[in-house]
Amino acid sequence: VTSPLDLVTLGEAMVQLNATEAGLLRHVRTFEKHAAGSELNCAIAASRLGLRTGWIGKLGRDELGEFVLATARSERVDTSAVVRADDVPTGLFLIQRGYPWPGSSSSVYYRNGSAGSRLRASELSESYVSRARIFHFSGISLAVSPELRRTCWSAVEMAKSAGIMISFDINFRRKLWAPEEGIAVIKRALSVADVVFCASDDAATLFGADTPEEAIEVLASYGAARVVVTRGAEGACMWFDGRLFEGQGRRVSVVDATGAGDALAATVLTGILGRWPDDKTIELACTVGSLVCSVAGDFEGVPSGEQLEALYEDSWVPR
Ligand code: KDG
Repeated sequence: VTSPLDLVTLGEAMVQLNATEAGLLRHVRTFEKHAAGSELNCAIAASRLGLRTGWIGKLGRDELGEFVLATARSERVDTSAVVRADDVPTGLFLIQRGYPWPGSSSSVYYRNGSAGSRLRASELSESYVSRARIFHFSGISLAVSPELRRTCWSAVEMAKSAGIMISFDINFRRKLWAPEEGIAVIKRALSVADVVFCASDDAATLFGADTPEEAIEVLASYGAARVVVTRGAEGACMWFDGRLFEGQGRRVSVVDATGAGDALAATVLTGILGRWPDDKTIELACTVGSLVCSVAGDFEGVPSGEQLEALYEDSWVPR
């Protein structure tokens, strides 16, 4: 008998080498090693917040693959559906920080032909996907390779036929595809999603939406019941049931904002399953997003459910 999961995510996980000093990468001498990748980040964040989560992806049978797998397991993410590749390596990316401005981060990918991009639809297990209450994926998985894109559609089919809620984060990455290339594919994903996440910048790039209200209107027109538009340091808003709920980011000194959106999405999904009030959900999602920005790595700043509740109640005990 297999135990149920609350959230299953699918995507490419990689090793992240995060610059320990600010500036152009050519001058950076030292890097910190982290595990990352949008959908793994989301599964880890939700796990910390108290959901039972699983991540589906393909890793190389190499040292970096062992590291990513061990990280997922140490964060209590179920990895029983993870596939290994013998012939291709685990992907890698570098993060340049604090350049050109304080708080700026940019990613440099070394992932062409990586194991994560090679996950095939035939390697998916329908019974695994249908163990979840929510299936989550992002535009990154749609952009990485035709193979991974087909695998996403296949997982969506499985989730649909099991009656599972589908969550989609547009996560538009210009370094992976152009807006003209992405838009039709992204629209297809929007039309099958129940919950949609989109950064306001991406809404402007892809749909010409200049305000969060415009973004919500266009995104909701594809059929999602719930739409979340994130606005960086300004927080995020969530549309549900004809109402708009706004959350404020917390003031933090930004070390690396990479991963904040994934943690925000994980918190919203945790709130949905936990039946939190919607205003609380979006507020806490913004809090968790802010906390991720305050430390290096994509999920290391995510608190436990208990710690988050203490922040919400203003009862955090420092000593
Ligand atoms: O959301 C964070 C991701 O951007 C990061 O973990 C790397 O998955 C990644 C990507 O493709 O950018």
